[in-house]
Amino acid sequence: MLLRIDHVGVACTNLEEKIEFYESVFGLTVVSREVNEEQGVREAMLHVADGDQGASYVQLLEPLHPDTAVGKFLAKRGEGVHHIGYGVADVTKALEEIGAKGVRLIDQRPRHGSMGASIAFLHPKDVGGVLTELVESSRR
Ligand code: MC0
Repeated sequence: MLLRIDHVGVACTNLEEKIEFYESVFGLTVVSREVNEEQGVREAMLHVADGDQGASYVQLLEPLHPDTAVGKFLAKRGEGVHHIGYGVADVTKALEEIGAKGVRLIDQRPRHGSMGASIAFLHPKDVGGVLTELVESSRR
């Protein structure tokens, strides 16, 4: 069901500083920047690699307000890995299959994600403490 790691989401307090860090230390390149009001984030995707099943990225996330998912995460835990996004072929079908196994779905239906993807989150408490995102890329 999971095709690849689409991205690792990293929560940060200053997006521009963190982009500069990933560019200068790892030589990564920003391929997309978006503000997602619904998710309460300003974010950048940095390309890591291409594979048979699609590309993988680091996603840097800065909260738009303290009272957002990433804002609350930063207040509680500080900067660091916020979630893992896995590529799937069909996010609606994957949600159905995963939900049937008793995992709590944060999103019952896909929402709009970075770079035109359809995304949905699974509750971290049912995935061993890992906020998990399913990503159906618009690029394949
Ligand atoms: C919260 N918890 C986490 C967590 N966030 N555990 C692991 N990883 C995370 N990122 C834990 C808390 O420590 C707490 O555990 C419990 O979950 C409840 O957290 P809370 O602080 O009380 O917050 P809630 O319950 O209001 O919300 C948590 C929840 C929320 C995961 C449901 O953040 C959510 O709906 N996230 C999905 C949307 C999201 O994250 N959007 C931003 C990225 P304890 O043990 O202390 O009770 S948007 C994105 O990434 C898009 C743009 C894209 O990829 O394209």
